[in-house]
Amino acid sequence: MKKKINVFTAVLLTLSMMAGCGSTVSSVSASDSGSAGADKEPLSFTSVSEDVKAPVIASVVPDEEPEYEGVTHELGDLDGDGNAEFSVDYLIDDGDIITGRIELYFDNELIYTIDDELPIDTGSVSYADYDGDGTEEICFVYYPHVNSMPLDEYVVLKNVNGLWRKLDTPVDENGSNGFPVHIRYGEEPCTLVISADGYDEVINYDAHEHYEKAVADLEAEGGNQDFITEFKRVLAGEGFSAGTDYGMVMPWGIWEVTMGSYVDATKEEQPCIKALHGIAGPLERYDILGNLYIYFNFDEKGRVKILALEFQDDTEPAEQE
Ligand SMILES: [Ca+2]
Ligand SMILES: [Ca+2]
Repeated sequence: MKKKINVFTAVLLTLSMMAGCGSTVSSVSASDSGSAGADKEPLSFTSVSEDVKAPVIASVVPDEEPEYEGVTHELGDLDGDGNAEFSVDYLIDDGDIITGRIELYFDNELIYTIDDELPIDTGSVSYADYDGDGTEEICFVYYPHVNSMPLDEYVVLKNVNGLWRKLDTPVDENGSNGFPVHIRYGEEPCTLVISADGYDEVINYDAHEHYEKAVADLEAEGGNQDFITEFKRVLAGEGFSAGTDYGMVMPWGIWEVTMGSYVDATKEEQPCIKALHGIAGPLERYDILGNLYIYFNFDEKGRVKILALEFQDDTEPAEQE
Protein backbone atom coordinates (compact mmCIF):
# COMPACT_ATOMS: atom_id res chain seq x y z
CA MET A 1 0.00 0.00 0.00
CA LYS A 2 1.27 3.42 -0.85
CA LYS A 3 0.37 6.57 0.92
CA LYS A 4 0.64 9.83 -0.89
CA ILE A 5 1.58 13.00 0.86
CA ASN A 6 0.97 16.06 -1.23
CA VAL A 7 1.20 19.76 -1.10
CA PHE A 8 -1.88 20.04 -3.26
CA THR A 9 -5.14 18.36 -4.12
CA ALA A 10 -5.25 16.65 -7.47
CA VAL A 11 -7.99 16.25 -9.99
CA LEU A 12 -8.16 13.50 -12.57
CA LEU A 13 -8.93 14.69 -16.03
CA THR A 14 -8.17 13.91 -19.62
CA LEU A 15 -6.85 16.55 -21.91
CA SER A 16 -5.66 16.70 -25.43
CA MET A 17 -2.30 18.29 -25.49
CA MET A 18 0.98 18.71 -27.25
CA ALA A 19 -0.54 19.92 -30.49
CA GLY A 20 1.43 18.55 -33.35
CA CYS A 21 2.37 15.30 -31.70
CA GLY A 22 -0.54 13.61 -33.41
CA SER A 23 -0.66 11.14 -30.60
CA THR A 24 -3.19 10.06 -28.11
CA VAL A 25 -2.64 10.98 -24.52
CA SER A 26 -3.59 9.16 -21.42
CA SER A 27 -4.36 10.82 -18.18
CA VAL A 28 -2.80 10.03 -14.86
CA SER A 29 -3.88 11.50 -11.61
CA ALA A 30 -1.07 13.21 -9.80
CA SER A 31 -2.35 12.06 -6.47
CA ASP A 32 -5.34 10.90 -4.53
CA SER A 33 -5.96 13.73 -2.17
CA GLY A 34 -4.12 16.18 -0.08
CA SER A 35 -3.32 15.21 3.45
CA ALA A 36 -0.33 16.40 5.39
CA GLY A 37 0.65 19.84 4.25
CA ALA A 38 -2.27 20.03 1.84
CA ASP A 39 -2.21 23.77 1.73
CA LYS A 40 -1.65 24.33 -1.95
CA GLU A 41 -4.16 25.03 -4.65
CA PRO A 42 -5.67 22.15 -6.64
CA LEU A 43 -3.48 20.73 -9.34
CA SER A 44 -3.76 18.16 -12.00
CA PHE A 45 -1.09 16.63 -14.15
CA THR A 46 -1.76 14.78 -17.37
CA SER A 47 1.10 12.77 -18.72
CA VAL A 48 1.88 12.03 -22.31
CA SER A 49 0.98 8.47 -23.23
CA GLU A 50 3.61 5.77 -23.47
CA ASP A 51 2.45 5.59 -27.08
CA VAL A 52 4.31 8.81 -27.73
CA LYS A 53 7.59 7.04 -27.15
CA ALA A 54 9.21 6.81 -30.50
CA PRO A 55 9.04 3.47 -32.30
CA VAL A 56 12.29 2.08 -33.55
CA ILE A 57 12.46 2.19 -37.30
CA ALA A 58 15.60 0.47 -38.47
CA SER A 59 15.95 2.15 -41.82
CA VAL A 60 13.65 5.14 -42.06
CA VAL A 61 16.36 6.97 -43.98
CA PRO A 62 16.99 5.93 -47.58
CA ASP A 63 20.17 4.09 -48.48
CA GLU A 64 21.32 6.91 -50.75
CA GLU A 65 22.00 8.99 -47.64
CA PRO A 66 24.76 6.92 -46.09
CA GLU A 67 25.71 9.66 -43.64
CA TYR A 68 22.97 8.27 -41.45
CA GLU A 69 24.00 5.16 -39.65
CA GLY A 70 23.07 3.83 -36.28
CA VAL A 71 19.49 3.30 -35.24
CA THR A 72 16.97 5.83 -36.49
CA HIS A 73 13.82 6.69 -34.56
CA GLU A 74 10.92 8.47 -36.17
CA LEU A 75 9.56 11.09 -33.81
CA GLY A 76 6.53 12.21 -35.80
CA ASP A 77 6.05 15.60 -37.43
CA LEU A 78 6.33 17.74 -34.33
CA ASP A 79 5.71 21.12 -35.96
CA GLY A 80 3.26 19.87 -38.57
CA ASP A 81 5.18 21.16 -41.58
CA GLY A 82 5.13 17.82 -43.40
CA ASN A 83 8.70 16.77 -42.49
CA ALA A 84 8.91 14.04 -39.91
CA GLU A 85 11.40 14.66 -37.15
CA PHE A 86 13.81 11.87 -36.25
CA SER A 87 16.80 10.97 -34.15
CA VAL A 88 19.71 8.63 -34.74
CA ASP A 89 21.37 6.65 -31.95
CA TYR A 90 25.04 5.80 -32.40
CA LEU A 91 27.55 3.67 -30.57
CA ILE A 92 30.96 5.34 -30.65
CA ASP A 93 33.80 2.85 -30.33
CA ASP A 94 37.20 4.45 -29.82
CA GLY A 95 38.86 1.05 -29.60
CA ASP A 96 38.86 1.17 -25.82
CA ILE A 97 35.41 2.04 -24.58
CA ILE A 98 32.04 2.38 -26.25
CA THR A 99 30.11 5.59 -25.63
CA GLY A 100 26.83 6.90 -26.90
CA ARG A 101 25.66 9.66 -29.19
CA ILE A 102 22.26 10.80 -30.37
CA GLU A 103 21.69 13.21 -33.22
CA LEU A 104 18.35 15.02 -33.26
CA TYR A 105 16.97 16.15 -36.61
CA PHE A 106 14.23 18.74 -36.98
CA ASP A 107 12.79 19.39 -40.43
CA ASN A 108 15.65 17.29 -41.84
CA GLU A 109 18.30 19.46 -40.20
CA LEU A 110 20.65 18.29 -37.51
CA ILE A 111 19.78 20.59 -34.60
CA TYR A 112 21.41 18.96 -31.60
CA THR A 113 23.92 16.24 -30.70
CA ILE A 114 24.03 14.50 -27.33
CA ASP A 115 27.21 12.72 -26.30
CA ASP A 116 27.25 10.51 -23.26
CA GLU A 117 29.86 8.37 -21.55
CA LEU A 118 27.35 5.51 -21.71
CA PRO A 119 25.52 4.12 -24.73
CA ILE A 120 22.18 5.96 -24.97
CA ASP A 121 18.83 5.25 -26.60
CA THR A 122 16.20 7.65 -27.85
CA GLY A 123 13.24 7.82 -25.46
CA SER A 124 10.26 10.11 -25.79
CA VAL A 125 9.83 13.61 -27.16
CA SER A 126 7.35 16.41 -26.72
CA TYR A 127 6.90 19.75 -28.44
CA ALA A 128 5.24 22.34 -26.27
CA ASP A 129 5.59 25.88 -24.95
CA TYR A 130 7.53 25.23 -21.76
CA ASP A 131 8.44 28.86 -21.08
CA GLY A 132 5.16 30.53 -21.94
CA ASP A 133 6.44 32.76 -24.75
CA GLY A 134 4.05 31.39 -27.35
CA THR A 135 6.50 29.21 -29.27
CA GLU A 136 7.26 25.56 -28.69
CA GLU A 137 10.35 24.02 -27.17
CA ILE A 138 11.49 20.42 -27.61
CA CYS A 139 11.82 18.17 -24.57
CA PHE A 140 13.79 15.10 -25.56
CA VAL A 141 14.25 12.18 -23.19
CA TYR A 142 16.91 9.52 -23.65
CA TYR A 143 18.02 6.46 -21.77
CA PRO A 144 21.60 5.75 -20.71
CA HIS A 145 22.40 2.06 -20.44
CA VAL A 146 22.60 1.56 -16.67
CA ASN A 147 22.59 -1.98 -15.41
CA SER A 148 20.86 -1.51 -12.12
CA MET A 149 17.77 0.46 -13.01
CA PRO A 150 15.87 2.37 -15.66
CA LEU A 151 17.11 5.93 -15.85
CA ASP A 152 16.03 8.97 -17.84
CA GLU A 153 18.13 11.87 -19.01
CA TYR A 154 16.68 14.79 -20.94
CA VAL A 155 17.35 18.04 -22.73
CA VAL A 156 15.01 20.97 -23.35
CA LEU A 157 15.81 22.82 -26.58
CA LYS A 158 14.62 26.31 -27.42
CA ASN A 159 14.72 27.90 -30.84
CA VAL A 160 16.48 31.24 -30.60
CA ASN A 161 16.84 33.10 -33.90
CA GLY A 162 16.76 29.86 -35.85
CA LEU A 163 19.25 27.99 -33.66
CA TRP A 164 18.22 25.39 -31.10
CA ARG A 165 19.98 25.87 -27.80
CA LYS A 166 19.74 23.81 -24.66
CA LEU A 167 17.98 25.41 -21.73
CA ASP A 168 19.75 25.02 -18.41
CA THR A 169 18.28 22.18 -16.41
CA PRO A 170 18.90 21.54 -12.72
CA VAL A 171 22.10 20.00 -11.51
CA ASP A 172 22.54 18.83 -7.94
CA GLU A 173 25.56 19.44 -5.71
CA ASN A 174 27.32 16.41 -7.22
CA GLY A 175 26.86 17.68 -10.74
CA SER A 176 24.27 15.00 -11.42
CA ASN A 177 21.10 15.47 -13.39
CA GLY A 178 18.86 16.34 -10.46
CA PHE A 179 17.30 19.13 -8.47
CA PRO A 180 19.04 20.56 -5.40
CA VAL A 181 16.77 18.81 -2.91
CA HIS A 182 17.16 19.02 0.87
CA ILE A 183 15.83 16.69 3.52
CA ARG A 184 16.06 17.99 7.05
CA TYR A 185 14.66 17.17 10.42
CA GLY A 186 11.51 19.11 11.28
CA GLU A 187 10.60 20.51 14.66
CA GLU A 188 9.77 17.14 16.20
CA PRO A 189 11.61 13.82 16.28
CA CYS A 190 10.92 11.60 13.27
CA THR A 191 9.48 14.47 11.25
CA LEU A 192 11.13 15.65 8.06
CA VAL A 193 11.03 18.72 5.88
CA ILE A 194 11.65 18.16 2.18
CA SER A 195 12.51 21.19 0.06
CA ALA A 196 14.09 22.20 -3.23
CA ASP A 197 16.20 25.28 -3.89
CA GLY A 198 14.25 27.89 -5.79
CA TYR A 199 10.87 26.90 -4.42
CA ASP A 200 9.36 28.33 -1.26
CA GLU A 201 6.88 25.66 -0.32
CA VAL A 202 8.12 22.61 1.54
CA ILE A 203 6.74 19.18 2.31
CA ASN A 204 6.31 18.35 5.97
CA TYR A 205 6.55 14.61 6.31
CA ASP A 206 5.86 12.70 9.49
CA ALA A 207 7.95 9.54 9.13
CA HIS A 208 6.59 7.71 12.18
CA GLU A 209 4.34 5.39 10.20
CA HIS A 210 7.12 4.62 7.75
CA TYR A 211 9.58 3.63 10.48
CA GLU A 212 7.01 1.80 12.60
CA LYS A 213 6.11 -0.29 9.57
CA ALA A 214 9.76 -0.83 8.70
CA VAL A 215 10.45 -2.11 12.21
CA ALA A 216 7.34 -4.31 12.24
CA ASP A 217 8.18 -5.81 8.86
CA LEU A 218 11.80 -6.50 9.77
CA GLU A 219 10.84 -8.09 13.08
CA ALA A 220 8.19 -10.23 11.40
CA GLU A 221 10.64 -11.60 8.89
CA GLY A 222 13.64 -11.83 11.20
CA GLY A 223 15.41 -9.12 9.26
CA ASN A 224 18.63 -7.26 9.88
CA GLN A 225 18.94 -6.38 13.57
CA ASP A 226 21.13 -3.36 12.92
CA PHE A 227 18.43 -1.87 10.73
CA ILE A 228 15.81 -2.47 13.41
CA THR A 229 18.02 -0.77 15.98
CA GLU A 230 18.61 2.19 13.70
CA PHE A 231 14.92 2.65 12.87
CA LYS A 232 13.96 2.45 16.55
CA ARG A 233 16.61 5.04 17.29
CA VAL A 234 15.03 7.40 14.76
CA LEU A 235 11.56 6.74 16.19
CA ALA A 236 12.79 7.45 19.71
CA GLY A 237 14.28 10.75 18.61
CA GLU A 238 17.87 9.77 19.36
CA GLY A 239 20.21 11.94 17.36
CA PHE A 240 17.34 14.27 16.52
CA SER A 241 18.26 17.90 16.06
CA ALA A 242 15.71 20.24 14.54
CA GLY A 243 16.69 21.56 11.13
CA THR A 244 19.73 19.35 10.55
CA ASP A 245 20.23 17.36 7.38
CA TYR A 246 18.75 13.89 7.34
CA GLY A 247 19.03 11.08 4.81
CA MET A 248 19.72 11.62 1.16
CA VAL A 249 18.55 11.87 -2.40
CA MET A 250 19.25 8.51 -4.00
CA PRO A 251 22.07 8.21 -6.54
CA TRP A 252 21.64 9.31 -10.16
CA GLY A 253 19.42 12.30 -9.34
CA ILE A 254 16.39 12.27 -11.59
CA TRP A 255 15.23 8.73 -12.26
CA GLU A 256 12.32 9.40 -14.54
CA VAL A 257 11.08 12.32 -16.63
CA THR A 258 7.46 12.59 -17.72
CA MET A 259 6.12 15.33 -19.98
CA GLY A 260 2.57 16.50 -19.47
CA SER A 261 0.41 19.44 -18.59
CA TYR A 262 -0.22 21.09 -15.28
CA VAL A 263 -3.45 22.77 -14.25
CA ASP A 264 -3.55 24.95 -11.18
CA ALA A 265 -6.42 26.49 -9.26
CA THR A 266 -6.84 29.21 -11.86
CA LYS A 267 -7.68 26.43 -14.33
CA GLU A 268 -4.83 27.61 -16.47
CA GLU A 269 -3.10 24.76 -18.26
CA GLN A 270 0.61 24.85 -18.93
CA PRO A 271 3.06 22.33 -20.33
CA CYS A 272 5.07 20.82 -17.53
CA ILE A 273 7.82 18.31 -16.90
CA LYS A 274 7.60 15.93 -13.96
CA ALA A 275 10.89 14.66 -12.51
CA LEU A 276 11.14 11.74 -10.09
CA HIS A 277 13.83 11.53 -7.41
CA GLY A 278 14.23 8.76 -4.87
CA ILE A 279 14.44 9.89 -1.23
CA ALA A 280 16.08 7.76 1.45
CA GLY A 281 17.10 7.80 5.10
CA PRO A 282 20.70 7.42 6.29
CA LEU A 283 20.68 3.69 5.45
CA GLU A 284 20.22 4.65 1.82
CA ARG A 285 18.72 1.82 -0.20
CA TYR A 286 17.82 -0.06 2.95
CA ASP A 287 15.65 2.83 4.01
CA ILE A 288 13.87 4.23 0.97
CA LEU A 289 11.35 6.78 2.16
CA GLY A 290 9.55 7.27 -1.11
CA ASN A 291 9.33 9.20 -4.36
CA LEU A 292 9.72 12.94 -4.68
CA TYR A 293 8.15 14.40 -7.80
CA ILE A 294 9.07 17.90 -8.94
CA TYR A 295 6.79 19.57 -11.46
CA PHE A 296 8.52 22.30 -13.43
CA ASN A 297 8.79 24.35 -16.57
CA PHE A 298 10.67 27.56 -17.38
CA ASP A 299 10.19 31.28 -16.89
CA GLU A 300 10.46 33.90 -19.62
CA LYS A 301 14.22 34.10 -19.10
CA GLY A 302 14.66 30.37 -19.53
CA ARG A 303 15.21 29.68 -15.86
CA VAL A 304 13.72 26.60 -14.26
CA LYS A 305 10.40 27.32 -12.56
CA ILE A 306 9.19 24.78 -10.03
CA LEU A 307 5.40 24.50 -10.02
CA ALA A 308 4.88 21.94 -7.26
CA LEU A 309 6.49 19.27 -5.12
CA GLU A 310 4.81 15.97 -4.37
CA PHE A 311 6.05 13.26 -2.06
CA GLN A 312 4.80 9.70 -2.24
CA ASP A 313 5.64 7.79 0.89
CA ASP A 314 6.84 4.25 0.30
CA THR A 315 5.57 1.98 3.04
CA GLU A 316 6.86 -1.17 1.41
CA PRO A 317 9.07 -3.37 3.62
CA ALA A 318 12.68 -2.26 3.94
CA GLU A 319 14.84 -3.81 1.29
CA GLN A 320 16.95 -6.78 2.33
CA GLU A 321 20.17 -7.96 0.86
CA1 LIG B 1 8.50 18.77 -38.98
CA1 LIG C 1 8.28 28.73 -25.53
